[in-house]
Amino acid sequence: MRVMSGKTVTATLLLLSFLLLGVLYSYQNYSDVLPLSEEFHLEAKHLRYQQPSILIGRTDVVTVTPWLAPVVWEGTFDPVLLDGLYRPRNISVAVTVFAVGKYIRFLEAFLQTAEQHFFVGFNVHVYIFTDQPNEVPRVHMAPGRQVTVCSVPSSRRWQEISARRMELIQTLIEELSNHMDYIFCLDVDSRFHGRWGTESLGGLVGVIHPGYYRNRRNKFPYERRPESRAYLAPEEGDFYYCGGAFGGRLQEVHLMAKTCRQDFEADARGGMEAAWQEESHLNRYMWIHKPTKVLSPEYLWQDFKSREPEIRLIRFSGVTKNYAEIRPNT
Ligand code: UD2
Repeated sequence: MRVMSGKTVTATLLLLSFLLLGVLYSYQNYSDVLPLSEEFHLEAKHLRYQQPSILIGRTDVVTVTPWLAPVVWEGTFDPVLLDGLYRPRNISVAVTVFAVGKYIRFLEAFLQTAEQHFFVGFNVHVYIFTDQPNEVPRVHMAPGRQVTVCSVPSSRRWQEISARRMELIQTLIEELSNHMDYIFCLDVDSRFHGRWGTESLGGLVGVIHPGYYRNRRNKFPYERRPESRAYLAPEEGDFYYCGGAFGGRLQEVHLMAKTCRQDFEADARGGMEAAWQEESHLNRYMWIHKPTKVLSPEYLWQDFKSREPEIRLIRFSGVTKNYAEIRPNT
């Protein structure tokens, strides 16, 4: 056997190092092209749950969109299985809620009912944006769940409060810089009545508005003036989505909030305000960027509406309120 000289050993070591660097470099590039999606890494080791079927299930409602995103209804998912899949991943969910002016009165019930129904047993961080930080009620929260209060200025126009939400959500996500996994942005004048949990997780998550899902698309209250960046033509649009509840992965919601904010500001420079402020911009965004998961109106009902037969469970619902009394302007 020939013994390698010192020079040969050095050259071999150098060659090996280059090879290793090359492998690492191409792996990194490869994983850039094919980002690892955690949804693909959910493991069902030792989980016991009811046998699923592709023959028996709900037939009274549509459970998948034409672009093959699930539409979530009671009876379409197994909460035991889903929680079992997500629990080992120790996921964290951020929530934004705005309570400006008289809307602070809704906060206590919102927080209390969230403790009972929203991602129970998971890490939840609620970010409250308010002009009255001292009035934020103290609500007992389970371990792993917390609240942060963020000060925002008061406003004399409710439209402004509604419109600024996208900007503040964008900034918050930038500050969170991936410390949370998912985010949901919810209206404060609402209460939870039933489970809202892991079944709602997805890349970009839209909630179907309870008021319009029987309407034809040309009757949806989209922004109809072509000069607006929120414009949708009568033959465009899939569903009418709520501005009062939406969410998803941080990066996806960040892109949506940023786009809606930019479009809203461009409209404002042209002297326009979309029909339903950020809700109109969100609807345009979700027409172009299809949500990866759609939540049925169970996820945002309205207390004044009588329950429809397809709504087996109301999970979250807007309280009935006197707009003239609680809004800063009419
Ligand atoms: C609808 C939407 C809402 C928003 C609005 C139009 C649903 C079910 N609701 O709700 O999301 O798109 O139309 O812009 O999708 N707020 C305050 N202080 C105020 C006024 C508003 O904090 O003085 C916040 C609060 O978090 C409230 C939210 O803005 O929940 C929406 O305002 P709203 O409840 O007055 O609007 P609403 O019920 O017509």
